[in-house]
This record gives sequence, structure tokens and C-alpha cells, in this order.
Amino acid sequence: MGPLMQAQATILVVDDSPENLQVISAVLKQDYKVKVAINGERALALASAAEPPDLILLDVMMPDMDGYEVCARLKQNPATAGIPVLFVSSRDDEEDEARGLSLGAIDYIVKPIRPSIVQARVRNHIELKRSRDLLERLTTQDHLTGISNRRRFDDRLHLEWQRAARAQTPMSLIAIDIDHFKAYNDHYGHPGGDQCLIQVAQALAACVTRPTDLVARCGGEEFACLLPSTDSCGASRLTEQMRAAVEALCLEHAQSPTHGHVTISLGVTTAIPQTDEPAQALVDMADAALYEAKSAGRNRFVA
Ligand code: GH3
Ligand code: MG
Ligand code: MG
Ligand code: MG
Repeated sequence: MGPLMQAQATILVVDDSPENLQVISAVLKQDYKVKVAINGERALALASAAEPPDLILLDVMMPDMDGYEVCARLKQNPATAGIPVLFVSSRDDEEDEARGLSLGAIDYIVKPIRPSIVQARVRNHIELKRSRDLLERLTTQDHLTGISNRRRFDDRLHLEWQRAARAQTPMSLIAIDIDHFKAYNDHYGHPGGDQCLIQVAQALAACVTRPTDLVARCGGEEFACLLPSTDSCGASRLTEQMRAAVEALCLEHAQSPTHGHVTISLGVTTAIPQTDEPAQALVDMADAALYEAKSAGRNRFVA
């Protein structure tokens, strides 16, 4: 969806009092999709569910888990850390407000709420959130194919590498390169080459199923796939699936000396990282395997 076609933002309102939930919801429901949570546990669940909220209005005083605790947990979890939190509390001490803001909340509103002020502040924060989301998208998405770009790939590679080193779990990486793509471009033109890149990218992305798997365009006609917690057996299976998926596109490539249609070569590698070992080691091994696949005749993978 383009930046001009904006979906309605979702706001999560958290309060232990049903009356408060109703009053705050009433103020927002005309302009936003409103979800409510009656306690911290429920708030954390809704915040990390599919379709997370764009903003959270969070009560401070709640039994079981207070708002400070909820906020701290939201900020600790990478999946929810980016959701702006706005405290709505009857406690108006300087100390309370400072504590809320120091936990990473973006704003602090004192109850009883004044509807027009809440509306205005929420509108401003939603506007900021949209700009941040757009910036995130522009910096981490490949503009041609829409899949992740090299920046996101590198970030995730280092993050997952450290995680795998701590947990001592295997991690796999696939290096992918389109065969004879220079000849394709020369024959079908650059716009034709671009269309081919888009189709190959989509076919590769459609092969992964886990939310932690990542397919990225690393540059030109080169792609990579990161598979956390995946052993060599699972990785090889997926690598062959990717090869077959691109072949099944049946994209004519009249200049391909070997196959007559667009194919890819792949190199796959698996490691249990040692803490002092750089993530680049995994990339180098996958690249070496890819190079072997090219030498061995292309349209194949080497593990
Ligand atoms: P090999 O089978 O050994 O991989 O050969 P190749 O021709 O695919 O490899 P080479 O690296 O020589 O050529 C890659 C080509 O990819 C050259 C370049 O024109 C093309 N290319 C790189 N980026 C883009 C792009 O964004 N769009 C298009 N259309 N072509 C691109
Ligand atoms: Mg309360
Ligand atoms: Mg290449
Ligand atoms: Mg190539």
C-alpha cells in the first residue's frame, strides 16, 4: 500500500477499569480502529499478535502487572519495542511522569482525560509513527522487487548469528545467483531484466514459511536466504525447492547456452557459530559453494 493510501491506524487501550476503557475508546473510535485490554498480560499478547497496534495508551495503576512493567516488557521485546506507548494515568507527580518517560514512553497524559487533547496528541504520535514506518520501509526494502534489501539482510544476519552462538543452534545460509543474466539483459533489454528479477524474487520469497526466515536481494541478480535454527538437511531441502521454483517459472531465456529458460545456481551452508567467529565466515562458505555450483554446470545447488 502506498503512503497516500493509508489504512486506518489501530490503537490499543489498556486499563483495568471497564469504564475508563469505554471513555477512552469513545474518544478515539471515530478516527481509529480501537482494541482494548483489561490487564497487562492481555496487552502484551495483543501487542505481539499479528497486526500489532500503531500506538498503545497505557494505564499505570493496574493490579497484577502495572503499566510501568508492561511498558518495560514491550520495550525489551524487539517485536514490540517500536510501538509508541502513551501513558494515561491519574498520578500526576513529576516523579511518576519522569519514570514513565524514562521507560521509553513517548508521552504522558493525566486523567481525567480532556478528549480534544487526547485526540490531538494521538494524531501527532500516529503521524510520527507513519513517518518512522515509511523510513524503515525505504531503508530496508529493495525498491525493485519489494523483498528485503542487503541492509536488512546484514542486520538480521548479525543478530541471528549472535543468537545462534549463545544458544548453540545451527544456522543456514543460501547464496543465490541467476544464471547467464548478463546475456538475458543483453537480449531482452534492461526493463525485461528487471521484470525477470521481480519474478525470481517473488518465487524465492514464496518458498520460505517461517517468520524468522529471510530472503533478500543482495545486489544485481544476487539473492541470499537466511535460515535461523535450520540444520543442513532442512536447508538443502529448501535450496532444492528454490531451484525448482525458479525453473518452474518457465521464463524464456533464448540466450542461455544450457537451458533455454531462466535458472539459478545456489550454494548452501550450515554452521553452529562460535562466539569469536564472524558471521562473514558463513557468507564466504555459501559463496564458495555457489561458485562450485556455477563451475559444475549451473541450475543446481552445492551444499
Ligand atoms: P553467471 O551465470 O556466471 O552468474 O553469469 P551472469 O551473466 O549472470 O553474471 P554477471 O555477473 O556477468 O552478470 C550479471 C548481470 O546482471 C550484469 C548486469 O547487467 C545485470 N544486472 C545487475 N543489476 C541489475 C538490475 O537491477 N536490473 C537489470 N535488469 N539487470 C541487472
Ligand atoms: Mg488503573
Ligand atoms: Mg552475479
Ligand atoms: Mg549471474
